[in-house]
Amino acid sequence: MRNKRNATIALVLGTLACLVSGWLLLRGATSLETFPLNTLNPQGRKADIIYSLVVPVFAIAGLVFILVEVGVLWMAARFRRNHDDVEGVGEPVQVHGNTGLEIGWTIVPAVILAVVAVFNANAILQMDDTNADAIDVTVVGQQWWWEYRYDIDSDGTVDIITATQMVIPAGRDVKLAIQSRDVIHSFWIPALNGKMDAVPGRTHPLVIEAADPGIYEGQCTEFCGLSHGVMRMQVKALEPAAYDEWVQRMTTAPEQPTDEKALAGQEVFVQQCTSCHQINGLEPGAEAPYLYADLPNPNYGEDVGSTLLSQNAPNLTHLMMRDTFAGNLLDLYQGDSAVAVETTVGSAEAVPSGEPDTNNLKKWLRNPEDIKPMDPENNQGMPNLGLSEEQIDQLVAFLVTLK
Ligand code: HEC
Ligand SMILES: [Cu+2]
Repeated sequence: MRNKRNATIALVLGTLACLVSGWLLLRGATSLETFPLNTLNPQGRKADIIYSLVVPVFAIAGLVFILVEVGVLWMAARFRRNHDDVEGVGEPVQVHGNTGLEIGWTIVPAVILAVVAVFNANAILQMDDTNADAIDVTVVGQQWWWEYRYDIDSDGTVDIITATQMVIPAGRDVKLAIQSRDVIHSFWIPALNGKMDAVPGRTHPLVIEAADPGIYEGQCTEFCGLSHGVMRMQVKALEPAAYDEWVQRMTTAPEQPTDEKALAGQEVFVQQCTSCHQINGLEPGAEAPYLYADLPNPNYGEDVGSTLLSQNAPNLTHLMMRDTFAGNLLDLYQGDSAVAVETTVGSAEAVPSGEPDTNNLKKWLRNPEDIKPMDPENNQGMPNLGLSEEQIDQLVAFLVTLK
């Protein structure tokens, strides 16, 4: 009696758990704000292909699941051992070795899998094709942030280099070439496509497209050490005209600051920061702005013939053109939220507006390891540089001009 009651309770609770999680999943599918990493909420061409594969396969698998479960329950009830049964007496007819059944349950699953394979192959073929106006972006994973390189004029050299937030034109395919500078990472913007590993020494292709302007969140999904859990990224999709404006800004050097504090900050920057970070147009110790050329960098292969490369750290030339920093952990602008997802048409801007969040920048400069676990002794992440409050003030005054 007791066992029976426990079994009933377990069954009811189990069913409830399934229903509640199913309901949460469906609810989640309708809101990117509450579930920004939901794969069941496709926002672009490629994610749609995956979604339209998931739905029929899930339906078929669900049907099989129900049939099998009902069969199991029916058999358990129907052929239950009776208390009065004596060994061997009243046993049901044994069907072991029934040829019809054996052939049947070999053929039926084979047919089901063959049908699913048609959907599968069709989806895989569709995942690779791109439209003629696709743009190219090289994605480089690094402990613990993402770098993006654009070759805007397709001449084989990098024209734009940025970090954390990838800006793309809405409605156009983006061909990603995914690489890693250290260990294996995995690039994943669930609303736009599936995951793709970033493996040192290899280049993996992935195509993404966002149907509408908006900000789409992502997360590194291959364990990559200390700060793996906060190695996040964003894709910001812009209207075509806004994207052109962004490209224009990103390929123009920010104006040299005139403010005294910012100039002092620039000087501190040249002394303290340029061993790792690059700002295009700055030469350590030089009077006039100058483009870093031929900066020796063991981390890049010969093939990257570019003057824009930094040393193992985000290029800061246009820092304030991103909305967030430090791997999407902190906001660069007040009132922004690193996890706020805007998917309404037209909400994403080419040039972030609003007041810079200088407190966040100061917090970062006081001690980056307070914000994000890193291991600078082993060349992973940014060290505490022991800056004075005055230096920090000056540095921030300079950094906010980088737009
Ligand atoms: C030893 C190398 C090193 C030095 C020196 C260094 N940084 Fe960094 N910095 C890094 C690395 C690596 C990151 C990326 C950390 C992450 O997000 O995981 C970073 C991140 C940053 C970021 C956030 C950039 C972004 O887009 O996410 C800012 C701002 C920054 N550093 C400013 C400075 C300033 C200002 C100085 C000089 C006072 C400085 N850094 C010195 C290595 C360095
Ligand atoms: Cu990672």
